[in-house]
Amino acid sequence: MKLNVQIAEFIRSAAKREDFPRDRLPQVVFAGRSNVGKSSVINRLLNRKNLARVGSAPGKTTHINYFLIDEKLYLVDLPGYGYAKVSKTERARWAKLIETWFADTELMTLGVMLVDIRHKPTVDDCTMAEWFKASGKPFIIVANKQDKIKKSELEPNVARIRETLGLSDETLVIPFSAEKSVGRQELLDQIIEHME
Ligand SMILES: Nc1nc2c(ncn2[C@@H]2O[C@H](COP(=O)(O)OP(=O)(O)OP(=O)(O)O)[C@@H](O)[C@H]2O)c(=O)[nH]1
Ligand SMILES: [Mg+2]
Repeated sequence: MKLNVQIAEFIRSAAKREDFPRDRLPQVVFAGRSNVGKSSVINRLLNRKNLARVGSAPGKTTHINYFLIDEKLYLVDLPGYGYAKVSKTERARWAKLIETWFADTELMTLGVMLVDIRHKPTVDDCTMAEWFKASGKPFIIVANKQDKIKKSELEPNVARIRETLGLSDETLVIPFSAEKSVGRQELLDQIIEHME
């Protein structure tokens, strides 16, 4: 499949089930902790500065944002989790929205889970990884902010991510930098491959 990432548009923000697009186009979903760089990775993939708004206030993305690429597939930006200053009510609302999305097993074609390559994945990250495993759909890990680590840290940090999330050997981990455009082509290739 050929994909022209230049042709990208924001479609809508979804806050409930009725808002999810159901036109049978593939949906690639981006999930991860607040501030891990979901919006930045989407912007980088599309080489757009600010299509997916990069939040200055973390934890503020409370809706599921849909971007249509080349009229062929959706990139789905899930609201981030794990932001400390979020109220209990907000947290519960988040969980319900995500649960509703994952329960709709027709929706996801490919999962992209973001983690911060600098840190050991959190308990919340592990929970998210379990959601992806349980989905039965393919998913890949993008280990973002690679520009923030030393070369020597790359391998051990990736190993720690694998081990903490309990990934099988088939699950790909792509070291990525939205800032420096590292891993962009590999992620794009993966997305295209899973659409075919
Ligand atoms: N150094 C570096 N900074 C990054 C990278 N990716 C994202 N950031 C920064 O991390 C911060 C958070 O990025 P966002 O893209 O808003 O993160 P998000 O996951 O969408 O956050 P929420 O929408 O709140 O869930 C911003 O200040 C980005 O500039 C990266 O690869 N390297
Ligand atoms: Mg965001």
